[in-house]
Parts: sequence; structure tokens; C-alpha cells
Amino acid sequence: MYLMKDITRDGNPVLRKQAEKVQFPLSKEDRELADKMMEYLEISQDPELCEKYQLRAGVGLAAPQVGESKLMAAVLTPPEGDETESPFKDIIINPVIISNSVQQAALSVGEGCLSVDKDIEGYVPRSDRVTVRYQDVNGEEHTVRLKHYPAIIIQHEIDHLHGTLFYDHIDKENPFSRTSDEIFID
Ligand code: NB4
Ligand code: NI
Repeated sequence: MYLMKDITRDGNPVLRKQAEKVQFPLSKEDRELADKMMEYLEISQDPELCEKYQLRAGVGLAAPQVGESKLMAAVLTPPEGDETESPFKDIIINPVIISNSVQQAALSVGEGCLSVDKDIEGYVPRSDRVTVRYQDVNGEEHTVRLKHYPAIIIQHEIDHLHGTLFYDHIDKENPFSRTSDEIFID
């Protein structure tokens, strides 16, 4: 299982690289990578296990964060939010955002990243809704439309696959500016 020591930190060039396309059928290594990334999220979301293994809780994890420059990420959104906002759990492989809403949204508390040890405050403006096409571990194609919280998470993960970190999106001069008519998600 992955521990915090296995998570790559900001400054490691792997976090700034464009990740490589994943081929199907998955190799044994890629299958294990997928399983271990989802396992990290599950364990980290269990309060007792999270404490026991000294993890930072996560709702997403991208392959470059465990040192693998591959177009693969795990997403596990907790079942909170309203009933129109379905929870999402999958390994997303070779994901592409095929459409974005004009409506922007940001988490009201800002974002944190397992690869960034210091807190960087400020709103991270993103699309409120995205349509994402990806392959699952079996190579099956999916097209999903996510909104609000799950949409923010999947954009954070897909950013990692292209070498982007959340703070790249924060307005340096005015980190908490609410200029546009974006939605804030608690
Ligand atoms: C990815 C997220 C940062 C902002 C929003 C949130 C947490 C992460 C990073 C958008 C995506 C990881 C991957 C949380 C968390 C709420 C749900 C369920 C029970 C505790 C958990 C805590 F831990 N971000 N951490 N950061 N990343 N919500 N929650 N809770 O997940 O760097 O690239 O377990
Ligand atoms: Ni991150």
C-alpha cells in the first residue's frame, strides 16, 4: 500500500510532465498501480486507518503523484452533497475533458494537494460542469457529466496528468477575488 513517503512532492519534475498514454489490455504493473491508487483513497477516507498509517485524506490521486508519468488517476468522491450530485468512483485512464460549462465554480475553502506540503490559500476557479471521456481498467470507454464537487475533483486530477498544480490557477495578486459570477462549493 502507498504511504505518504511514496507520494511525490512539488519540485519533483514528474509532477510537471505531460503523462503518457496507457495501452490496453493493461499490463500487470498498470493494473497494480490502479488498484493501489484506489486503495490509498479508500484507506485514507477511513478515519481509523488514516490515523493508523498517518495518511492525508484524499478524494483523488493521480499516477504522477506516485511517480508514474501515466494518464491514469483514481477518483473517490464521498457520498455527500445533494442527490443531484452523484458520487463518483473510478480509475480514469486516458481521460479527456470534452466539454466545459461557461459557469465557473470554486471550493470555498480552496484546494489542497497531497503533493504540496504547505497550505496555499485562494480560490481555484474551475468549470462547474465537465464532460469527461475516459477508459476504465478494462478498456471500456465512458463519457460522464459531472458537476460541482465531483467536477472540481476530476479537473484537479486531470490537471496533474498535464503537469498543472492547483495553485497555478490562483490569482497571485488577489487570491480571494470574487470578480466573476462563480459558484462556491462548501
Ligand atoms: C484532491 C482534491 C483537492 C481539491 C476536497 C477535499 C481532500 C485531496 C486532493 C479537489 C481535489 C488529493 C490529488 C479531502 C477531502 C472530504 C471528504 C471523506 C472522508 C476524509 C475526506 C476529506 F481529504 N480534498 N484532500 N485533498 N490530490 N476533500 N475530504 N472526506 O483529496 O492531491 O491530486 O475522509
Ligand atoms: Ni493533487
